Amino acid sequence: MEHKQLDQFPEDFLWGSASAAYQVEGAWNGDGKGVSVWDEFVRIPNKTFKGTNGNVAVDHYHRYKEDIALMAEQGLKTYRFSVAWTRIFPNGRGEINEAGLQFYKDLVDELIVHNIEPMLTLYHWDLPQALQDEYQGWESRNIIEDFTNYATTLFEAFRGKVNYWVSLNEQNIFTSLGYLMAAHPPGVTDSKRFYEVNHIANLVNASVIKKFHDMEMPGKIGPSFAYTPNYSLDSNPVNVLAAEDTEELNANFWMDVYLYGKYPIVAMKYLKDRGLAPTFEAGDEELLAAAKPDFLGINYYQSATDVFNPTDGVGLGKMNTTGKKGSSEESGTPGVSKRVENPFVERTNWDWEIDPQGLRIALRRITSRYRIPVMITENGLGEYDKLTEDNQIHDDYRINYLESHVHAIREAITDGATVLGYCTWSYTDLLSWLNGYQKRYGFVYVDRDEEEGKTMNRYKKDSYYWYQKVIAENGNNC
Ligand code: BGP
Repeated sequence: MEHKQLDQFPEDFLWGSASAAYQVEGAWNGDGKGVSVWDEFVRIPNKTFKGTNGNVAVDHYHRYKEDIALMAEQGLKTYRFSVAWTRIFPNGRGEINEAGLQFYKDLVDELIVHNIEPMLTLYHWDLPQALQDEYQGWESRNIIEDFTNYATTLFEAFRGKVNYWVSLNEQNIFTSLGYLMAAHPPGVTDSKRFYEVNHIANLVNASVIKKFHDMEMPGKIGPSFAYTPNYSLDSNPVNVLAAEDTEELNANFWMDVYLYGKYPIVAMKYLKDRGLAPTFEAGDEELLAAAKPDFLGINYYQSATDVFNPTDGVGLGKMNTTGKKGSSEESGTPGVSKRVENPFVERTNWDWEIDPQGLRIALRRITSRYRIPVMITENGLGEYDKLTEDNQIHDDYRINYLESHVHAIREAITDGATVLGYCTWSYTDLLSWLNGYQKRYGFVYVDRDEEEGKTMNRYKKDSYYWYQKVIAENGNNC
């Protein structure tokens, strides 16, 4: 629908930006930090672009004050970061590593001094390797107790200081890339294990949210879901059904559990018929039903367009991790759907479709189905950037991307969605898990590339100044 006039963004709207520990911090074994599954995984040949890793990343561990000063100058209202579990408990549990906890205490204090609301993600994929070795990490229910204990340590440490908490970042991505596509640790391809792991992750998520509320923590907590809304390629009913099935299996399958405490009916029947349904134990249903997030975090990058895919059709294909446009493979689920190019949108050099309307559609679907406030915890454009001789970065393509998405949020708010804030991905340039350092997302350019040894100097991109203005105007000219 078209509105004659758009609503204003709420006065307390949280204009922010995001990062994750492994992608920015570096100091991978500093101050008593333990080894995470990512520290190990990147050492396996051919897993990441040119073998890049986060050993040094963009050295945020040592430069966080400089980075926060840039945020403050820009006017950022919130900064979303994640805590590395292995800095707090090097082996996943046991004695607290005080030096590791101190880093986050200092970071949080520095943000607060600059009037920036800290938004803390408990888990952005860097599982302690010790827990992987001991009980296969997410495959064991032991992780429920260890994770809840780790989270409780942070709740106690930051009560009253951190008001926004993200439980799990993109459970749908770390489970599927870890257990279906073998693209993330632990590099497995096994549908049965995938659904079991995902169920245990649901229990972990529920357990920490329940704990947060039982402890009467001030503030709000919710998971961040990577939502890629599905469209049918055309009005052929076979393709419409394929898109609906994909929405059921790839989206409702997570969001219904978060918000209703139950798996969606069609998806569960599908899994049962194929012997893939997760194992329920006594108490699971009650735990899932007892945990209600205060908001739903959404990471939105793109939409997906689907057609029907017969049972002998294509399976999961490889992603484009090189930045060579058009190099991603066909991908689908036999008997369900196959992803095709949307003829109405542009694509990035990594073949991600650029679709701001998709964000509006996502926000509206969530609003209608769940009636829950949304925090946009990630949205951004990964592209090549060029540092000019006079240290400028003219990233008008990023400004266009972000501006059109901010406009889509404003339209969704006018449609009736409640949106609490908007975190761009990312603040500084950082390590893109599988794509190296050349795929850049930041407002702040970092002078480093695939090889170590450059200055790590920070330079403001044109998009930095653009966002500074957006924040000053509270988004009302977008
Ligand atoms: C999300 C992750 C982020 C970030 C982003 C961009 O899935 O939560 O950590 O990496 O996607 O993805 P990529 O780095 O693959 O381009």
